[in-house]
Amino acid sequence: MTEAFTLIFDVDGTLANTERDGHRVAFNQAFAEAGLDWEWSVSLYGELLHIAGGKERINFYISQYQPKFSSSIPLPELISNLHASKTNYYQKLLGTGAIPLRSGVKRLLTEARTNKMRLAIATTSALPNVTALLEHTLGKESISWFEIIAAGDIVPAKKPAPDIYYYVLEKMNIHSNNCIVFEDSHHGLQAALQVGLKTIVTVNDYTVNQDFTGATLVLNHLGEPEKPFTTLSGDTKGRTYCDLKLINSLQD
Ligand code: XBP
Ligand code: MG
Repeated sequence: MTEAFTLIFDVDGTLANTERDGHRVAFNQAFAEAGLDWEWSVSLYGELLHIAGGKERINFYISQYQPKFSSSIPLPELISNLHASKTNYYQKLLGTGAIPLRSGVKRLLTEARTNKMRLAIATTSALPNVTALLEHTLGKESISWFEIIAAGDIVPAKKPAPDIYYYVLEKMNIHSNNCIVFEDSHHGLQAALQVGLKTIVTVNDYTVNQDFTGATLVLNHLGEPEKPFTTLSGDTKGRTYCDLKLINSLQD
């Protein structure tokens, strides 16, 4: 392993399965609080997830599914208010412990820290969502484990644009061949590949049928010693869970 190797983690769908039972529920709670009869079902949300960013997703939904909608509040302000309310509801949901980390995430982060590896986050989600997830799953001090938490509107264009990954490399002054990315979606993979970043994809119910061409590995999760992953594509060198040995073997 070269010096100061960096692991860069996506958040939603990668660190935790936050979308179906987290963000989606919070959006619906915000709509109800605003007196809107909008209800994003599990399947509709799966469609809307193709739009990265909660504010952008609401805007797309209004334009595509509520074309007759009108409000006395200017649309950008209305969307911003709805998103702020949704973010509050989402953080309350995280506080209930309803959204645990995915298999292998805590184990890998612990091993990486023990081996003095550098850690970063690159997510489309708003920053308060990220810090709340870390706090409620790993404790408040875990926020400091990540040198950079690049989130949401910090960059002009969200995934699949590469902006968030260029931002992390620049802020950490690292080269793409000294990193590996963990993602869950086609959009996230596209963003990482445009920057030349090796990517391990852990799929979930919303992304399992997406195109992961170009991923170094596609797994059902990162696995645990007693809970082996399933390899959907790539060479996992006979290993049954994602640890530094496997990551090291992926280097050229
Ligand atoms: C996933 C997203 C985010 C979340 C909602 O981000 O696209 O928009 O769905 O969070 P990633 P916000 O997979 O890159 O972590 O409402 O804060 O956008
Ligand atoms: Mg994701």
